[in-house]
Amino acid sequence: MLGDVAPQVTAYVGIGSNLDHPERQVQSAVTELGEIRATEVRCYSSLYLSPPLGPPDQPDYVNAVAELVTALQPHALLDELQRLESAHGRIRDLRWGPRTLDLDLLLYGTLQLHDSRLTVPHPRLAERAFVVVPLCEIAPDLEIPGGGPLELLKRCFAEDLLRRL
Ligand code: A4P
Ligand code: MG
Repeated sequence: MLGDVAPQVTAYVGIGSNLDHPERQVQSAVTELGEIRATEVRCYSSLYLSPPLGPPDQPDYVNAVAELVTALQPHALLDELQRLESAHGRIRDLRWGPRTLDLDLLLYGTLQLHDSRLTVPHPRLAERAFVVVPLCEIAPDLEIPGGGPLELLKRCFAEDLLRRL
């Protein structure tokens, strides 16, 4: 398949898990992200523990962010992320409910896109300490396309919302 390959772009993926050994799920997801065709993991953040956003009767989450360099087009990359979620036994039932693995495409270069399958930057990125704090750890100088400097966003969150593992 060549039609879904583009020039190389830096993309950021949010990783989350709160079921079935979440730390292990996140670590193995990082390895598997690096095995996606035409894609490398350039670096990834520390792992962070955070209380669930959404239904409260679920375990705390382990979150991290990975920086990728990819030649895949955004929808092809989303296909690969969803394939990995399924391989981790992800069952989609309750919105914001517990999950073995959630992979969100946070940013794809400077692209701004909204269609029926994909919104980039991720629409809830700026509201979430468990995304902004790890992203800022690995890319402090980032500008959110259509938004402001990431560093400014980070200042909106109390430090104690997350525990670095
Ligand atoms: N979709 C659109 N844009 C994107 C994108 N940029 N990246 C579509 C990934 N997917 C995107 O996602 C639903 C649909 O969103 C997909 O089919 C895709 O086409 P999903 O992963 O099936 O469902 P979801 O994750 O339950 O819904 P949603 O609204 O994406 O939830 P979020 O925003 O991912 O939040 N609390 C803590 N502490 N830590 C967490 O990681 N995560 C969630 C899930 C809730 N609470 C959490 C955490
Ligand atoms: Mg998701």
